[in-house]
Amino acid sequence: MNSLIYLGMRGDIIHPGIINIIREGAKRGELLVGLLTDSAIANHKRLPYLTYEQRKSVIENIKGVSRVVPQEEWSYVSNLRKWKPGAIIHGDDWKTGPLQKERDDVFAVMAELGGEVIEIPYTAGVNSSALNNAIREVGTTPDIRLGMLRRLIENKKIVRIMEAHSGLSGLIIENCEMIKEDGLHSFDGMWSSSLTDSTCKGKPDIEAVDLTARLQSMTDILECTTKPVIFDGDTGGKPEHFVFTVKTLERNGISAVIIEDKVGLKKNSLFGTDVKQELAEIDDFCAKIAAGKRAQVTRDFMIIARLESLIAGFPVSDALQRADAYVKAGADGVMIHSKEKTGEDIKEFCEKFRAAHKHIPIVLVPTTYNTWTEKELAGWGANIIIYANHMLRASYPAMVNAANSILENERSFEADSFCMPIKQILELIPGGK
Ligand code: SPV
Ligand code: MG
Repeated sequence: MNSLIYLGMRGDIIHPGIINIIREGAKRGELLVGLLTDSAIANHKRLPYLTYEQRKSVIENIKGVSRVVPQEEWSYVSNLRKWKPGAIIHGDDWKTGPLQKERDDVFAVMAELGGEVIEIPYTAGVNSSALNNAIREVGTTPDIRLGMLRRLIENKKIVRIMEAHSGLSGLIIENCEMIKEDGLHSFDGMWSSSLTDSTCKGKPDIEAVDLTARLQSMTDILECTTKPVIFDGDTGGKPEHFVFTVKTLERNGISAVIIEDKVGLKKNSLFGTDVKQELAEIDDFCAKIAAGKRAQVTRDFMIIARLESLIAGFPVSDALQRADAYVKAGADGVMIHSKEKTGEDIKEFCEKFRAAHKHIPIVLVPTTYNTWTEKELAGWGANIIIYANHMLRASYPAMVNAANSILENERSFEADSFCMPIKQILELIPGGK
């Protein structure tokens, strides 16, 4: 048997279980670590806190590791075929749970290569979800959070963003997870919506809530979450104002701002056709984008241009012409909006824009054309899907129900059946006891 031993790992959190498996592998031969790249991980698990290069520099300095090479896929198979190790080593915990298929594939390919699969007992007492929770408690830094969105776009087929309007809704987005056949599903980040933030404050969505007030709700969200934030910058105001907005958002670790090409009193885009929307002159909007790009301090912050042509009754060709100009002016991505239910106009835009711009991210907000799935929208060329108002829209009827039930029954007994139990709410936020 050749003495090359393969160990695949993410290497984001180093714990005694990992040190044990490295020791066991190194005892048996020359240990080759296949370090999963961000894109290998991103469609299956949470994106690592550390970049590939940071993780590599940690792992290659651990005693017993001979060499670190990238594993570009979630499956071990192509790397095993490439490196042809005499053995692969893995914890025996993969006999059950979501890695069973990967395990079967590894056995098959190692049989083909005439190698061995070494399974070592899982190190008791190490619980990776407890470690993950501990990392959440430590929190994040504005730098790490800000850079996360670009990493997600580069490494995920579709980046899933959910609206947050309070610390509590942010916490739900942070923690909501579902294991499906293809791995862990969760939200990748949060949308700070002008509609839901102003609604929470009892104001209409007409840029009546200034940046300072918007940032107050943002601070609550930032304090209890680690995921990246995309900020709804409305029209961005005047270029002179927008440069301050960009700097303020960056300083707070926000990853991106989206500004829309409307002028005059801004109205919410989803209002009926009787609400007239006036579009900005292309040159003026380009100047605003360019001013924002010049003002930004970090490399990673993104300014995304939102096209309101379809909302204002203009054809897809108008949106495409504007999109070209905005990209030339420096926009890091485009968001196209529509209130058509079919989504056909959006599909046409995406396909034509994608043909002309291979790598500029497309953001969609499928509030009205919501029968299309994320996979289908990704097939049109979309990179980011924003669910723009669902946390707030879900909470309002629930609150009205409770209020009505108490009025109706003149006591709260009946409302208990659809309210969260007191014990659960007391335990929801750690540190209360
Ligand atoms: C928001 O969420 O405030 C948006 C998206 O701008 S929309 O309400 O659809 O215009
Ligand atoms: Mg808005």
